[in-house]
Amino acid sequence: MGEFEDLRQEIDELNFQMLDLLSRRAGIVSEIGRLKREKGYDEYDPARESTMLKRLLEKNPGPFPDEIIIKLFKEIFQASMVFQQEEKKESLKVSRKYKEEDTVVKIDDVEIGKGRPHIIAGPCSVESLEQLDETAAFLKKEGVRILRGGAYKPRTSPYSFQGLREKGLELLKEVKEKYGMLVITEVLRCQDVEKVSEVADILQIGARNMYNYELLKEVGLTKKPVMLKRAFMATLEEFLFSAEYIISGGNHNIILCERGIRTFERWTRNTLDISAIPILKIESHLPVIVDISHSTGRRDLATTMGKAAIAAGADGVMVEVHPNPAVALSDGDQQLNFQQFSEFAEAIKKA
Ligand code: PRE
Ligand code: MN
Repeated sequence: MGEFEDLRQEIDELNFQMLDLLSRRAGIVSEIGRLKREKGYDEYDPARESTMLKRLLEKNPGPFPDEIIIKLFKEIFQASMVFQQEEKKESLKVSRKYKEEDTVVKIDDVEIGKGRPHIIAGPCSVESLEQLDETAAFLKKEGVRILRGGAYKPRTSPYSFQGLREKGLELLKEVKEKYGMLVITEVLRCQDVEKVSEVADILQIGARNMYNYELLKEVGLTKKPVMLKRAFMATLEEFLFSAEYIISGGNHNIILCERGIRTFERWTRNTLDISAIPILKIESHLPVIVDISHSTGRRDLATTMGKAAIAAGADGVMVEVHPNPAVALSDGDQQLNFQQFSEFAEAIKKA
């Protein structure tokens, strides 16, 4: 082999030169990528690619035939585009690459995303003063700091209970003040953000509204903590882009909520995507809460799934609790009664 050692040295030298050129090229590609992001342009530019190929072929001195030159350069363009897309992902404000340390959402003395996992609990819907008061009194005694309760209910059927609406907000306010608890409740429309914010300590954006970009922008303009629920058909990338809508408006107080995705399985209401928890924690700095009730829709699975969520790294769990689930106006099958909640909380505290 000694006889072409010289030629191989020459190849090595050319490799280094090409490597150097490719790296310099990638530096420029990265700069173009940054400008494209600023303008909202797509990374892929087929017209630019064909122009470059045309110019290259005009100058092709051989011996490689045109097809080979096209193939080699297309590979470079492809790699450049993927590189730009990766950098775009990393430049998202919700990304862990953008901000390394965990975001802690702090409301009074409650810190979500730091220390022991939280339990958010309360009825699916606010139904009456008695129902809410009784539940809050019990949960307060159990050490729960954040009370949930829907005043506006986005229901699958327009004929199902739509919530007490303004009356529900009033009841939440009354009970929250009485027990000194924090309240999370859902906001469905842009025009209600202000009104709901007067009562809520955390605004919930429901799964059905994860793609409602105008609503996301609206809550992004406030400083109110927002819990964004993953839509049941959303990829994690889409989920994080929705969170980006909120953070890009200036609101960094975002909590992500995994609440199950729709699969072929019928023995659970949704399938709890446990792997979403560590993935979201790797990809993003935002805290992650798991909605135990809506993910499976089964109270008999609540404790097991709650423990699994904590084991997977969740910053907390949310669960529906009702004094008498059998007569609940919504989600009766999945709400826990007080006894069941006590057992659930006990298991979560030990997890
Ligand atoms: C580049 C990358 C991807 C595009 O599809 C076209 C060209 C390239 O590698 O040359 C650079 C670039 O982003 C651009 O010129 O728009
Ligand atoms: Mn519910």
